[in-house]
Amino acid sequence: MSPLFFRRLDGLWPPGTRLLAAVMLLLLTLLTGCADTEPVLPTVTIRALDLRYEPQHVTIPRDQPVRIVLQNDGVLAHDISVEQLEVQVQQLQGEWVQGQVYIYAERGQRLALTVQASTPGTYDFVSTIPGHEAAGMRGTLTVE
Ligand SMILES: [Cu+2]
Repeated sequence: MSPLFFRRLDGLWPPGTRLLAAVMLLLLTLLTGCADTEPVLPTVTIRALDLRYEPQHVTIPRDQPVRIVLQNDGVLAHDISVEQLEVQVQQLQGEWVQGQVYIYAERGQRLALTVQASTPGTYDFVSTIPGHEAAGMRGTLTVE
């Protein structure tokens, strides 16, 4: 905050105004700061095609929030399910619940799920839509 700013207020405004102005500026700075420092999470993007995933093998770090994105570039609807892995899943409101990695995307949709995994290992993922896994929609997710 520049000395010039305070000098001008001293001359023109009643006592107390300077403190109020300083508090308001601080609040503005904090609000702006929040927007600037929003964390960018590690992200893995898996494309769903007819009828395969790309890439077929992905790796995520353990014990930290990670975004898993399913981008459906196919014509059909696709999903991805990691059935053998228990994770924490972040809800829209921000709280975490125990759950599994599952995303369903219509054609052209790109959907993200924020999860945190704590059990290292390599887990199969598949499309649960009838016929898709058999046709090749499977891969692995490694937690390390
Ligand atoms: Cu599919």
